[in-house]
Amino acid sequence: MSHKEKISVVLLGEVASLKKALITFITGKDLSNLHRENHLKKSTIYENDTYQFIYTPDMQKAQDDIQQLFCRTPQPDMCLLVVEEGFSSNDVWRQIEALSRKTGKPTEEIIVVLPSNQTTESYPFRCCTLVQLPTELQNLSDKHQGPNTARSESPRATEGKAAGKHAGPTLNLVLLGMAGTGKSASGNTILRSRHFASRPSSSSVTTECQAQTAEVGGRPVRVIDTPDIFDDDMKTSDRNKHVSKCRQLCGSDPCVYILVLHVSRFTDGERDILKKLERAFGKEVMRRTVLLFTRGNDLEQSQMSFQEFLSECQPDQKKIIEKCSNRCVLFENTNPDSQQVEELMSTVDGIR
Ligand SMILES: Nc1nc2c(ncn2[C@@H]2O[C@H](COP(=O)(O)OP(=O)(O)O)[C@@H](O)[C@H]2O)c(=O)[nH]1
Ligand SMILES: [Mg+2]
Repeated sequence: MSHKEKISVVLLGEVASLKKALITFITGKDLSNLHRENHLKKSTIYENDTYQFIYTPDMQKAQDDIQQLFCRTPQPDMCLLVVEEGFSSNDVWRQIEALSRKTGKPTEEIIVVLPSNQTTESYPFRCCTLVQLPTELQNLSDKHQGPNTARSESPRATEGKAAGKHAGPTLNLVLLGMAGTGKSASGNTILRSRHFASRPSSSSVTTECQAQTAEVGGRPVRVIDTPDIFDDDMKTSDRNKHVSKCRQLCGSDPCVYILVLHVSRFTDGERDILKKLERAFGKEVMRRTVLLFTRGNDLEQSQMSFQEFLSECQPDQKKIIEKCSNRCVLFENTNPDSQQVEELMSTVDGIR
């Protein structure tokens, strides 16, 4: 593997000894004798045949140095934030948001490396333990090497191949919204198969995040269906668990969030839905959100065009539309024709 082909991994975090331990764990290089002062000033590269680890100094002291790492081409392949025992989930999330603002890296692409005794289920950010890290790196390495490699493949790499022979990352479409708005039905329309359970119910039919990959409009797309994570009655720990699962399903691929709404219904719980969305997926989420309105036939029956509907809807709903830069599409899931999916994909393309 040539120098250029190495997988570059940026290591961030306040505790130097943890970052050094991680490099030792993966590369076998013993960094324990290195002077601490060297690490306070600038980034340092440690590598083996496969990986190039970019050790960064304390984020507070080297903000510009870190920012520059993300300005170069190609961008680092992976960004790890190493945290110590007893960390605060809120502090870590704030660090992720600050890093994302500084570097332009989406929050979902920053992976938190937790101490090995933690479980990854209950956090609102993407994470793995030190013990799980080699698998994450292996997945990345598999992706890098492309489909003609003899290496064993991760489930995610296999899933990607099932989506088609196209180069480039799989695009994640994350379906979000209140229960009964038609997330699962819209997922099925996009996938052109009845993959997700969808039926009338007073309680949530979808109880876990699920992903299915298919070729949509000639490109690999991973559709992620979610339960109603905006339900005010949901326990925070359960919400965090779903968000964390959703991030895991997205992997390091780009994400577009599809907020599913119902043309004939706008509930109190939806008034501040963007705030809830931001809390779950980070500040930049609105820049990457498309509003998908279901039940297009209801408009047809009232002889109303979609444009009329958008201009006449409630003020709070209008604010949501404006905040998402008027990226709106109309679906009728009982008539899953491909034109509505094409419109969705061209709106999604407008974001990227
Ligand atoms: N008429 C009509 N019904 C829809 C549409 N989208 C979803 N539904 C129905 O609404 C109900 C709830 O849909 P579902 O996909 O399970 O909602 P979810 O809870 O958001 O996943 C189901 O009975 C769907 O068949 C649509 O565009 N038109
Ligand atoms: Mg559902």
